[in-house]
Amino acid sequence: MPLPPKWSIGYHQCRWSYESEEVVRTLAQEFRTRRIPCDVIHLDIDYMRGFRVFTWSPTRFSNPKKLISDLKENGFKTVTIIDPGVKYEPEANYHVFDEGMKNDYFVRQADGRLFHGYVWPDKSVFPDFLRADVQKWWSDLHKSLTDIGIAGIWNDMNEPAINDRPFGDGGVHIWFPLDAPQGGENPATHAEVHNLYGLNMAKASAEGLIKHRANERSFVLTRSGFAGVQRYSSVWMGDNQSQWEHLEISLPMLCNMGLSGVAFVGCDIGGFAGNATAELFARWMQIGMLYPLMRAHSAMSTARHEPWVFGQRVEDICREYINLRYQLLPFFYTLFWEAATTGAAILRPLVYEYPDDPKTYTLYDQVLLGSNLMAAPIYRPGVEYRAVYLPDGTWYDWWTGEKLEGATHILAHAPLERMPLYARAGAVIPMQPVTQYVDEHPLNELQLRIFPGSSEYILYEDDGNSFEYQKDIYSTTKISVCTEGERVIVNVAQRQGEWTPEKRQTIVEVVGFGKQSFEDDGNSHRLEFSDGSL
Ligand code: NBV
Repeated sequence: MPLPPKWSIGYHQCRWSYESEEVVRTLAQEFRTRRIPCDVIHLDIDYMRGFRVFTWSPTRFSNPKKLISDLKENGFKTVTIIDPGVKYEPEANYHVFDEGMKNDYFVRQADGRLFHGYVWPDKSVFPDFLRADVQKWWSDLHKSLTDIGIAGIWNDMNEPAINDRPFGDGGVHIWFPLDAPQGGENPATHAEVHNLYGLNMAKASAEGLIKHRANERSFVLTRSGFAGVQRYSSVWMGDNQSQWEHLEISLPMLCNMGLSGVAFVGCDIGGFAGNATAELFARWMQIGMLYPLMRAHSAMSTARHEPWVFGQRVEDICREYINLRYQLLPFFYTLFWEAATTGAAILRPLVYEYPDDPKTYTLYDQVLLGSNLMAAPIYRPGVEYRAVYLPDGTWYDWWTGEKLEGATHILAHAPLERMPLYARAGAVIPMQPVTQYVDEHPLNELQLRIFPGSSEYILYEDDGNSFEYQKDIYSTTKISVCTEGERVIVNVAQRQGEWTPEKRQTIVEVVGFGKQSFEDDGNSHRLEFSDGSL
C-alpha cells in the first residue's frame, strides 16, 4: 500500500446521510464545540442530484465549493461517495451517461445489447472497468470533485450490487449477467472477472485522485475489491448491524484482512443498520480506536449515532478514546509506514507475533497494534471483567502501569470507561498531545511512552501529506531501551534522513520511573532512569 495522508488515520464521521449543507455544517461545529477530534466527514448518496454520480443536488448542496472550503478552514476533509451505476438518461444532458454512451464504455450483454440494472438512480448502466480507456475516463471524471476540494472518494456498491432495489423491468429482478463480456478486445465474462470489478473501480478512483490532486495524498475507501486492493484503497467490511455479535466479529474480520495484505481496514463503528444502545456505542468506540480506519457510520432511518447522542457519560468515553487515537498518531503513522514498506498488518491477531504458542491459534478477541500494544476489549453487554491471555514475557497494564508476568491468564477489570490495554516490556509508544484534527498544528511535543525492558524501535516521520516521502524526504529515529538491574537506559539515536520536524520538545517517560525531556535537535540523546522501583 502507499502511505495514506496522515489525516485519514484520524477519526471519520459518516451517516447515510448528512443530507444538506446545513446538516453538515452543524455536525462539523458540534465536533469542534464539544472538543471531540474529527478529521473527515463523508457524504453519502444524497449529496447528488437524484443519485447521478459526479453531480450535486442544487437544492440541498447549492454551493459545495464554499461548504468544502469552509469545512477545510475548520480542519475537516470531505469525502464523497461514488457508486458505479450511472443513471440511464438519454437526451437529458447528463454528461456521464452521454460520454459513456458515445464511447461505448458501458457493459453490454453477450448478445451486444446494453446491459442495465436498477440502483439508486433507477435504471442504470455500468462502466466496463476492466478496460484501461474506461478507467482513464472514470478517473478523469473525479476532476469535478477535486477541483472543488474533495479530498477522498468512497466507492460503494461496486461488487457490483444491483439487488438492493426490489424491482426491475416489470417487477422482474435483474441480476448482473454472468456471461456479459468485459475488457474490450479478447473479453472475459463477468463470471470470470466479477471480483475485479470493484478492484478496478477503486484503481480508477485512486488514479483520478493522484492525477487531479497531484500535490497531496488522497484517501480512497472501497467496499469491494480483490487481492492487491491495498495498492489503491482502504476497505471497510460493509453493512454490519448495531449488535454485540457484529462488534465481536469485527476483530477477526479485520485481522484476516490484515493477514491478507490489506492493512488499512475498518468496520462501521456503532453498526450500520439498527440502533445502537449507549453501552454498545461506548464499547464500539473503544474497539474502533483500534481499527486502522476509524469511521463511525449509520444507515438511513436509524437513530442518530454521533458520539454525543447517547448522553454525557458515553460522550465522555467517546472523547477519551478518540483523544487516545489522536495521542497515538505517531505510533499509528509508523505502523502505516511499516505496512507500506513491508506489507505487515497494522491490527494483528496474537498468532502473528506468537506463532509458537498454540494458545494464540484460536484467540480472536484480543488484538495487537503492531507487536507491542495489546487490547482485550469488551464486546458483550453488562460485562465488567474479562479473561485476558498474556503471552510469554513481561507485560504492563497501560492504564495503571502494573507489571504482569506471562504466560498466564488474568482477570481484567473493565468498567464501561475502560478497555483493557497492555504494553509489552520494552515497548516504545510514540505519542503526541491531543489535537482537534491531525494538521491543527505541527507537532510541538513528541512523547515517548516507554515500558521497562530491552528493545529497539524505529519512529517514522514525514510531512504526512505530500508525496515528498517518495523522494526520500522522511526521517527515521532509532530508540533503544535497555534495562540493567534498577536502571533503564534510553538511547534516542541521531535522526536519519532528509525530513526535519519543527522545533519541538521530546518527553521521555519510562513507566514507573518518571519523565525526562530535551529539546529535539535531531542529535542523539542518552537518558538514564533509575529512581523508580522495578
Ligand atoms: O449509500 C448508502 C449505503 C451506504 O451508506 C453503506 O455504507 C453501503 O454499504 N449503501 C451501502 C447502499 C445501501 C444499502 C442498503
